Formats: sequence, structure tokens, C-alpha cells
Amino acid sequence: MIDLYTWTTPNGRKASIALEEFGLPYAVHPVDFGKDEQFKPEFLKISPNNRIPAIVDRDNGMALMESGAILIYLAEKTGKFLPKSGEPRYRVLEWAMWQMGGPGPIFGQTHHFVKYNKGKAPYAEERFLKETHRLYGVLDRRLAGREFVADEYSIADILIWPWVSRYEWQTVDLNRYPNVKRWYVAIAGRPAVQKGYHVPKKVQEIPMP
Ligand SMILES: N[C@@H](CCC(=O)N[C@@H](CS)C(=O)NCC(=O)O)C(=O)O
Repeated sequence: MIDLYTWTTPNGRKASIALEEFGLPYAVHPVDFGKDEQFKPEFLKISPNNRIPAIVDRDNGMALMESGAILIYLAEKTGKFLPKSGEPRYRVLEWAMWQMGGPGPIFGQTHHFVKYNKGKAPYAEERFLKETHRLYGVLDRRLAGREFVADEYSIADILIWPWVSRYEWQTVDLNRYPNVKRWYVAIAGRPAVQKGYHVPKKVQEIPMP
């Protein structure tokens, strides 16, 4: 049994979608940002960076923060969605790390400046929108002629998809990125994604282009 600490955000949904995909039993503990629960001392013991997602594996008592580390851990625990060795493994890790350093932080800044603080910092809006479109372009080229970012559906897709699911917040028209759109729609149709997206609670339907 995995204890999952999460909220209704892209990083949180990575972990709940992954747990659904791995078929692991898990107990959900909502960390309500509206109540600043991410700063509670009990939560900081599990996630010292006061961010979700975080897990505790009841099999061994291990607590883990950071979605990338969590998904690698769960993939190794179950033997799914991360090849065991060689180039196939490093392709998955390469695109997983691309997400951790690219779409995660950059799209997050786009949400901050473009959606929530429009007009306050025009240069920041321009910079993060430009970088957001650059990253969509990179993903679109990667997905040209391939179904998933690595050889098969993997933790890399699970890490990237929830950030693309906020394309409306980023003012991105997915029709500009046809390979991303095809990939996004295909993954949105997976039962595990449809279930994991609504953890810890349903706030909206999955956006569909
Ligand atoms: N690099 C971290 C980022 C986690 C993160 O930024 N989580 C956000 C929600 S999407 C959060 O917990 N924010 C709480 C806060 O800003 O106080 C990961 O991938 O897990």
C-alpha cells in the first residue's frame, strides 16, 4: 500500500495517474493548498520541500518527494513503464529529466505570469510563452512518427502529459502541434489516466482539444 499526498495540480496528477497505471493500491491524503497544508510540520517530515506529490511506501516505511523520483521508484518496484537496462532505459530517463527541467518549471511560470498575473510583467510573459512554445515544438518533433516519447508508453509520457493537459492555461492551441495533439488525445483515453486525473477530487473534465 502506498500513501499518496497530493492536490489537484499537474505534479500531483503525475503520481495518481502513475499509481493507477502501475495498478498499485494507494490511500489518498489531500494536501489542501487553500489551507496551506503543504507547510504543516507533519507533511514536511514526508516532503521537506513543502511540495506535492509525495509518497510513503508502507512496505518499507520509505518517504519520497519529487515526482520524477517517485515514478522511477514505483517503476522499479513494479517492473513496469521503465525498461531495465540499456538505451531504452536511458531514453525514458532522458525524456523524464527533460520534463523535470523543462515543461514542469517553465509551464508553471507561464501559468503564474500569463494566467494569474496578466499585464504585471510583460517581459516575463513574453519570455515564458516563447519558451513554452519552444518546448511544445521539441515535443512535437520528438513525437513525429512515434506513438510515445520513448519506444513504448513509459513514465516519461506520464510525467509530461499532465503539464500538456493545462494547454489552455498556457494559451497554447494544440492544433499548432499535431503530433502532441495526437499523443495527448490517445493518452487521455487510457482508463488509468481518466481515473488518476480526478485524484484527490474532480474539479473539471479532462480538457480535450
Ligand atoms: N519538482 C517537483 C515540483 C512539485 C511542485 O511544484 N508541486 C506544486 C504543485 S504542482 C506544489 O506542491 N506547490 C505548493 C506550493 O507552491 O506551496 C515535482 O516534480 O514533484
